[in-house]
Amino acid sequence: MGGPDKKVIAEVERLRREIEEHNYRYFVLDAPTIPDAEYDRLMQRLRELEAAHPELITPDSPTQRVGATPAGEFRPVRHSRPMLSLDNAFSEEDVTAFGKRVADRLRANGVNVKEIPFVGEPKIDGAAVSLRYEEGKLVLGATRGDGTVGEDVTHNIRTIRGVPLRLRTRKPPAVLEVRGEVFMPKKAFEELNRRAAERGEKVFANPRNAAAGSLRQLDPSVTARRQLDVFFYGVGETEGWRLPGTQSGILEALQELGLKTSPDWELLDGIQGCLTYYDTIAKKRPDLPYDIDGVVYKVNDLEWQRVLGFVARAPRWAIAHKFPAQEELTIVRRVEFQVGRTGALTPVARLEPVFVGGVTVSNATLHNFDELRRKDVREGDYVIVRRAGDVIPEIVSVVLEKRPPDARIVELPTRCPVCGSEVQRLEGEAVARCVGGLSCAAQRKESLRHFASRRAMDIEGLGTELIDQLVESGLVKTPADLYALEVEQLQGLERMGEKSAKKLKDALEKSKQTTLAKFLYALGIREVGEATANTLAEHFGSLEALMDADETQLQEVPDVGPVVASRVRAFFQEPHNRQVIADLIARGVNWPVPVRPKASSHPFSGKTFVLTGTLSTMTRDEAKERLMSVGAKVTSSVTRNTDYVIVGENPGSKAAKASQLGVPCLSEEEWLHWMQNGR
Ligand code: 5U1
Repeated sequence: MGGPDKKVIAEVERLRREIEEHNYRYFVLDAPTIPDAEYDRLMQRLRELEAAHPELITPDSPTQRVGATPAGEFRPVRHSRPMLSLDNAFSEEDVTAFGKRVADRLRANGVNVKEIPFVGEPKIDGAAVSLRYEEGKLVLGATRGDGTVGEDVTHNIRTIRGVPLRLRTRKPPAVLEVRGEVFMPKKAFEELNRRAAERGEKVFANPRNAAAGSLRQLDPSVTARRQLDVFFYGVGETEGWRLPGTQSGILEALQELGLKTSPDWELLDGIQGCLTYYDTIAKKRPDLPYDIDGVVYKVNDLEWQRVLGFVARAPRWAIAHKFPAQEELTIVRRVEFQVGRTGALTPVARLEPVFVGGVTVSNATLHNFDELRRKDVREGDYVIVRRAGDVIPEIVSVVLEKRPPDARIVELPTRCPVCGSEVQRLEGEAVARCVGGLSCAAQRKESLRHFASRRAMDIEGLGTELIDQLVESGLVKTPADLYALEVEQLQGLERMGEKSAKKLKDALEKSKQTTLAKFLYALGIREVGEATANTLAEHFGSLEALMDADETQLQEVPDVGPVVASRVRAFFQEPHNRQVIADLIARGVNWPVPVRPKASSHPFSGKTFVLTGTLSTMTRDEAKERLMSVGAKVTSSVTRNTDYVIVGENPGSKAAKASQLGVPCLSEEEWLHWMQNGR
């Protein structure tokens, strides 16, 4: 038996280099040169070749980012060179004093210059890491720990797409250790917390904690979903690498090797240059997609750095110039409960107004009742509030030493603060809800807001204040009432002239033409987000079929488990909901009937499939159900009778068998594309 021929080996290597180069352009330079689809094709070809020749798979292949879960705890790692910390400067005076110390010490050592060149870098608010490359391959990723001993988080570091698994050079150094900061972009952080709060899970206090927590996940597939990113700013141990003579040279060399550096570093002229840089970055800060808590100045010349040396664990040649705190101390006046669309009660702290992160904050969210209890926030407490970027202000912690004796414990209300209905908290659920449903004005308002939102019915101009007025005046009780509004009625509302009333009426008219998926999403059925609304629409094709489906039929839909199925069924069984839907349709809401191939005419109908490897968008059972829904058969082993093998991540021997027998392999993406659009 011969192994793969030279041509295959060469193609695999060529694909890997090509993919790595595109990764570099995309993640490091932020300047991709090929469309995503082309990149996906390269990855797919590599996956196919590796599936057919598993002996060619190496840990540094771009297909091998998410590996197995390591056994047990994180292994301690002693850093070969300590990971230093930085002294802080909080004012111009502190920075000037730093500049003077540096100049005096250099002068005492015979270095006489007028303006010392510094490098300025944004100080990323993330988790410090050290990565070790041996012969160009990533062999270790460790957290900072106490600076001497950290934890081995290699399996998680590998999942960060901006981290190269191989250095971008044909002559790699024997050893190169690089230091940097792993961070979670603001958007990813907000999304992660939004989902955690929805499930009643613990939320992260800030992106820094989220990044650190994500690095300490045992399961690397969890970390892979967290969208972490990284900037490198220094080196530790090196062997066989020509160390540049300056910090700016190091940053350039790292970037050239594929190790992403901040795009905002600058070479600065003396302390005045540093202070100007601080102002520039402070202005940029709100628009940066990640959190920074200051800037770092470093003497550029490495020989001068050596001369300056260290005090304890901090270098004398660098300092962090911190931005004013985004955390401040204030007092909780009271805690109120807001009622959301599904009746969920969210505790909101009303605060003694405090200036933090550039704005005055007087409210902070506590996410859910468990979070309030966990943090033990009481009315009258001194608390630390944090505001970062556009993130909703929140209470980080209570300052217990300052708790007044009359601080009041907050109880979950037994009655809805808006409509007076009972508040229920089901066994095992973190979220307490008002059971008033649409008889509760708060739920009605929130449901209408959701109904009108851009990704639902997209009713332009129907904003929060207008909805409040429409509900409070009794003009609108259900979404269907919106479509019965007359221009004259609208004109009677505050801040509504004839022109804006007509405009709103036009927007309502326009929104009537929608899609089934958007309509389903707009109904606000619990547990039915956009993705589920899409699959339900795709699976059933018509509203009638969906409304008639029982729980068993609903569970035949990919991604629909027992909870979603029971919510959907309950929603459509409720007479009030059926009436609202009928009214909406009677008032002209409509959508095109999808032209869908019948199961028997689908190109996969009657074909035999085998699944191998892990799919990224669904479980194997779900994939099986989807195939069966178009009339395909799914078997467990590859034979000459198999028509297609669907290959996920880390495929088993079935992919190799398919290649041996000449059975075509499909990537998950290709398969899904063909499912929807046909071949
Ligand atoms: N950008 C940047 N962050 N940061 C953190 N540079 C930088 N340098 C550091 C640290 C702790 O330490 C070196 C000066 C040793």
